[in-house]
Amino acid sequence: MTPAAFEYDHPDRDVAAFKRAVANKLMYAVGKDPVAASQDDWLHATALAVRDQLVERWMHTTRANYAQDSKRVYYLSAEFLIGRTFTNALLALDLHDTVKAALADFDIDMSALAEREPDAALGNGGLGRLAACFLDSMATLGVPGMGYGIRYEYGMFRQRIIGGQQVETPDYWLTRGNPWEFQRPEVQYRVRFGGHVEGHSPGGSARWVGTHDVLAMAYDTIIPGYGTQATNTLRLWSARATEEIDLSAFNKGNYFAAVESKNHSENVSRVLYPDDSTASGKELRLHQEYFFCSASVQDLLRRYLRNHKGFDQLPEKVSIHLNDTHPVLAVPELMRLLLDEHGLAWDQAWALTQKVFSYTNHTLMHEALETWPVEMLGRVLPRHLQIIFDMNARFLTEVADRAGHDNELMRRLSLVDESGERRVRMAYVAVLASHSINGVSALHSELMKQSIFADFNRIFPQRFNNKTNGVTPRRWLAQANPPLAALLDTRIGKGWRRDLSQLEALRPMAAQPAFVRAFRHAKRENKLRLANWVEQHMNGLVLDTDAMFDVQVKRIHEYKRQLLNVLHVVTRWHRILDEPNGAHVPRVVVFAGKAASAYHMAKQVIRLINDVAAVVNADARTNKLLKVVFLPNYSVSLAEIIMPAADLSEQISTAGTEASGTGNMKFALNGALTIGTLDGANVEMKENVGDDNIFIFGNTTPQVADIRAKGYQPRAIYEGNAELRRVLDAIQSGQFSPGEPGRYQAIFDALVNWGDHYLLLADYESYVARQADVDALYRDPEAWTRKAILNVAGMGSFSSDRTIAEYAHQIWHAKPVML
Ligand code: B1N
Repeated sequence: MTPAAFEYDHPDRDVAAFKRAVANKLMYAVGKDPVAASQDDWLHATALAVRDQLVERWMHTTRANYAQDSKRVYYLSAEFLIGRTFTNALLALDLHDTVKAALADFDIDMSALAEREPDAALGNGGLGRLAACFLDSMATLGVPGMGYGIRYEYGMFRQRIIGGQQVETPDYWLTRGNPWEFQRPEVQYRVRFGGHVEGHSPGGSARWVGTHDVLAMAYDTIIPGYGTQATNTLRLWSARATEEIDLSAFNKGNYFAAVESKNHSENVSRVLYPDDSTASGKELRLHQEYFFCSASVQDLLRRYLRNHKGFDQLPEKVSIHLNDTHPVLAVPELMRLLLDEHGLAWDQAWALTQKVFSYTNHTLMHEALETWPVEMLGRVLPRHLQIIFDMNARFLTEVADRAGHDNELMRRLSLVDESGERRVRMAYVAVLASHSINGVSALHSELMKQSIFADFNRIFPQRFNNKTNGVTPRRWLAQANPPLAALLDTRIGKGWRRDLSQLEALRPMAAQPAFVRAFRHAKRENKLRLANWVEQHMNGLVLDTDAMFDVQVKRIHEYKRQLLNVLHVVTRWHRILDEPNGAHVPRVVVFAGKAASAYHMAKQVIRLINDVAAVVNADARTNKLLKVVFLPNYSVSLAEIIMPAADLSEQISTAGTEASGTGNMKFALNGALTIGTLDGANVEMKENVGDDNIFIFGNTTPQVADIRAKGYQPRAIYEGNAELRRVLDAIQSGQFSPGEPGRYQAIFDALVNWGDHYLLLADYESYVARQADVDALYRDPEAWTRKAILNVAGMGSFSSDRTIAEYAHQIWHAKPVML
């Protein structure tokens, strides 16, 4: 233990000391007089005072890692979807009550202050949020790790809904400065682009010359562990021009051109590409990927060489993990540095590379698999293209030596797809260069071996493995759900925050009426909190908190089938209209999520949801029993309000398409029941919570394949099911878009006439039937709550701590730092 700056051990003294700390920060760091300070000034000052406490732990951990010469794990990711940091830091430091009391003495409401903090939205969805959960777990387990990524100036766009449609606005999250980051002007690397290569012979070194360069400057954020002194670092790179302004242009009096070229260089880290599960293919994206890979590899090699001679020990001291293919250029970059800058021979460099790298695949969807045109790679990164060609040549020679000259096999295994415009398959580069390749759920890892990597799995079967995703219980239970967290603390103790398997102890309590009542009470508080948010942010819209909150929040994508949910909503509306005196269970159907800005169909789905909501919510015959809401601008901080308030979690992707899902885990952990397909991690959730406590429906992965193979005919289903036909006809005929009756013709066609690629119609009947089972259970609140409790009890193994422990033992071979 290091001594703390203040001795936080006596509540009153703590509060007084913290008040002094905040007052000091306000005056000397923010430069404001308390009487003139705005709420944002107070937030900034408080954040800086809290950060001071983290710095102590940070230096202590850094010193220990250096002294112990720990093996370090470098987690390379184009996205880190952090969300807010303030509450998280208070939790890690156990400072919540102290800071609340200190601020109250200044007449400031801490929770109102906390809500002013902008999200760090440096990611799209599940992949980016997983990286953030992993950082939290690595620090908590004491795994010496570091996240490397890009300090985007503009994060995920803000979504507004205007006239029912998504409108994107830029997310400039740094307007008021970021109190959590440390700028490191002394840590800068030159990242080179373009130019040409001299003196290359296959497998040998070369000189890369004539480049135009950009500087990468480091910004560090402290990642605190929970219940430990251990901390880690998230290091994000920001682009700077190599020369402040281009002097030659300036001297010729062309001031504008000079500034423009500076801007051009700095564009590299300007904005996050808002595509989830699709590859962008834009040249700027390629620049971004190489930019952060090059800076990160240069930085980690410099750290390694500071206390090691030669590269023999590199694999014992360094693990580089590739979060999907976005950082794969780190592979040829490490090879380049070892060959061209450090003079290693190819075989030596390649052996090291394979021992250092590991790779996680996050999707099998064709449109998400990154490939770069050979022409573009050759222009932007000529030396890296050569290295990839050299890797390919050696690999294919080995294959031919082993398996004989099978041209078809070689064509399939090649790092270069020659079928049209020649393109480099980045996933294959990752597989070839890594000693471990994992998927993110049991099902996905199996499918990965059978589909996209089938040939590689036959050659390197021992490389492939599964690491089922998880979520951090600190943010997704302790912070997001104070009522349930408090209840758990009184009944099973506080240990679940560091050992989520302790939730198992709840199992017998599902049979205790007093506990069931308390659990329901906690859920009700969370539903009230969400209802308040809706009332405040959506023009006074009132939600009935006795109604079932039926929730689907995630990126809008055809494979996730928000449309199937809409089909059920309209079906429900019809049934209420047909039987006005029937015993209908009241529901509020909640949607939220962003559509990639160029994804037309996804945007149409958002519009349809809003159009259906407008009609259904205005219908006085039904609106006591059915409401539909689309919450704008879904984000991490909004998810923290939504997840705990859900009764029912919709996880309804076509079987075989959702690699894992992590929202599914957050909902169940917060006591929602799941209606879902046997897809991604839903399969393992079912095994853990029990078949009777989850509503599974729809075709399985093999059944989906079978239906497609036999020639799927959605029109036959449409024609054969009168209830479904009525729903689709209502949408097609403009019942929800009377001002523009043809608005949803394309949606109708996609489902009925153009093949229904994601099999919504094939799963409709089974989905609607399962929804009726959901209603039946909800009519018995005790029985419902018992199952909800058993869900929470069964979620222990979906902590990202479990996931990270598996990565650390089985892939990285990294040991916790001793403090
Ligand atoms: O990664 C998550 C999984 O839980 C989800 O099932 C999966 O869809 C998600 C290109 C992606 N896969 N691929 C992406 C994101 C951004 C991008 O530019 C692809 N995201 C996932 C965590 O494993």
